[in-house]
Amino acid sequence: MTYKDKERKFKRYNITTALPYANGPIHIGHLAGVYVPADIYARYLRLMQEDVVFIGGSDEHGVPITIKAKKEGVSPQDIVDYYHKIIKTSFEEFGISFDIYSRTTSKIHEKTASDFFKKLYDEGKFIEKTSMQYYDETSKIFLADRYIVGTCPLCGNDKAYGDQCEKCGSSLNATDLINPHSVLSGDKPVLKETKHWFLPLNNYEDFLRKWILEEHKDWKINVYGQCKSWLDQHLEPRAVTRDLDWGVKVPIEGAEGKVLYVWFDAPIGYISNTIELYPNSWEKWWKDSDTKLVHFIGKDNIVFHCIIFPAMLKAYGEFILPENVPANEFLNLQGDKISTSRSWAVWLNEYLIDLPNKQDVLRYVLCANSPETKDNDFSWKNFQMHNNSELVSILGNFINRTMVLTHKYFGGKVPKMGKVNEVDEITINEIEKYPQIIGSLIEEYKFREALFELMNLARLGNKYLTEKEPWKTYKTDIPSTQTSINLSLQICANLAILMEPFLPFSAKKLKEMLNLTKEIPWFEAGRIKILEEGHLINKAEFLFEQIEDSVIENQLQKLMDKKEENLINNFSFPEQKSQISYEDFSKMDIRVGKIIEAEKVLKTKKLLKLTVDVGIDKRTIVSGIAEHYNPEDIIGQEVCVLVNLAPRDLKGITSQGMILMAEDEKGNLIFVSPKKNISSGSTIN
Ligand code: B3M
Ligand code: ZN
Repeated sequence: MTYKDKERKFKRYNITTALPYANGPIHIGHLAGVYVPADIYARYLRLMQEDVVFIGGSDEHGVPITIKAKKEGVSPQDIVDYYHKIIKTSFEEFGISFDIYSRTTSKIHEKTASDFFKKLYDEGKFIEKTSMQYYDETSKIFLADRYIVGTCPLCGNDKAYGDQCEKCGSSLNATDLINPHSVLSGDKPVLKETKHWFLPLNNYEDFLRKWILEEHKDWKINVYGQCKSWLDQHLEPRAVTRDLDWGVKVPIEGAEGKVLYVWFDAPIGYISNTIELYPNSWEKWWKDSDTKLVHFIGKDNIVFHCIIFPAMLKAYGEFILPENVPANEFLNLQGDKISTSRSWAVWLNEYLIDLPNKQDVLRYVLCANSPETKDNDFSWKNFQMHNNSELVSILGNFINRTMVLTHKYFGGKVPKMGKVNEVDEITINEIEKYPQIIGSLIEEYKFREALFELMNLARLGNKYLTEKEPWKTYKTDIPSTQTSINLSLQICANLAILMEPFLPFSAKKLKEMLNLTKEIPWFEAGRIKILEEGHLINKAEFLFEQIEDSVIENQLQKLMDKKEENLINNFSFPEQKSQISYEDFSKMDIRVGKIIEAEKVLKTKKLLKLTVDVGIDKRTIVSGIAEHYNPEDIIGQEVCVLVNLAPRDLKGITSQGMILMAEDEKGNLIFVSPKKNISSGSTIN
């Protein structure tokens, strides 16, 4: 039985990908987490001549988009129109081969989502609940959580949101906030009654528990584990409507001013996109049990795709459920979390400006570092290593050597198979295994391992050429040389087929170089007769090129510059503290001092232990300036010292006072010292 004949449980494959919010460009974290794995899977299945639909689209509702629109003084539609185009173009440029990339502001989606809601409503699947919500009387609008800012009751952060404090990470209810105020008007909001519709997830808990925990033990451990912990905490009814004016209008009486919750409407976007693509035959992709539905997402979307959306589909009836949700973890950048707000990212549209025609290099590196079971990191040094020592030195080098030798010894024509020895036999047997080895790993969503096995085929080619040494045998043993060049060319042809899901641009270029014009299915790889004897190949070119240190240094510098620029742009000096009396101020005893000794505090990054002459005595003061000053550089530095601060124990050192430092918008710490030399102990009033 060939790999093609393997038993297939499903007749078609419906592959969906998380719909990115259309409020910013796509970065490498998106590609690594969702879109490259999904594209590998879709391309592979197409090469296996399976029936595939590959769905993408922009998620264009939700509060972040309205906040961005407000901040930029444009409409939410302007924001999504702008970024939908950029995102769609980026996916096309990186070869993410969607069958459709649509959007949730489309008319088809609006109808599909509101009809979906209406059916559940008419069948009494929702519960109606009124609750007290913050309302901004000036802006005449109910406030979504992100529109309410106040002081976190747990850590005192005065910029906590209604749903979360980003400083201490606590999830909050808006009513927990101290001194809440509206982001829109700045006024204190009032609590006002409002009605919403809830999906009673608790009613689907038993079904979800059985469907996931019993029937899908095959799901990735990170997905299965998150679902289990959600189910073990028991499910609560979840609001599926919001008091917002941006979104899919709630299609019932008494719901004026309300829209569907973005996480209710967005997953329905997968269905509406399929309807848009196949208006007359979409249902087989969503309702036939012989369709395999797979959702590709990041880990922050697991609950929506494994708990909430399946509950919605179950409540509706008729729909199939996902066979798998192979969610990836997160990709970090240079050891730090990728962050749109902090501009700590590598944006796809910018990557191509700096590294034109190197889409496959990025696809390769992101797949090789894919965060399949745990968070992983992208570094530019690692990017350079993968390119130079794998793509160039192993894959590109083997292909180039084979083609050059073919032109040199056989005029660019595939020689007939000559004498076959043991090394040839072993190699032929190895080649035959690769479609199944790589294909099985892809079908198990193990894309990193699949890519590594693809590279093993190129390693096999290099090993074969080195053992056969056609550049030596050519003079003495033509039959052996014919075999080694023929077989090496067959390995190149196999690589052209098997690399296509991972490196589509390079696969296309290699096929052109090999003059391989016909589409060869995956299961016809593994053979050694892909290129017929006498077949004329085209000119040998380099598939990949070295990436120099200067390119990497430029990217690193770019990142640092953006980080600093962002620090400045987003920096706002802290608001003035609450008022104090003169009496309060007069209690502070601030003196001029001089640093006479300085050393790092062991096992800390930030602390220096200083000996400071403050005139009235010499004392030890611990100061958090180690990341800003070297100890040896600040001996003799005049400083201002708060000398009557209560002593504190810091890392086992008693610190008696505080050195006053000025902090600028870049976070630099600058000594505050008198303009002219003045004796230590002088008082500052
Ligand atoms: N818009 C993407 C995110 O959470 C979210 C996915 C929707 S998939 C239906 O970043
Ligand atoms: Zn907090």
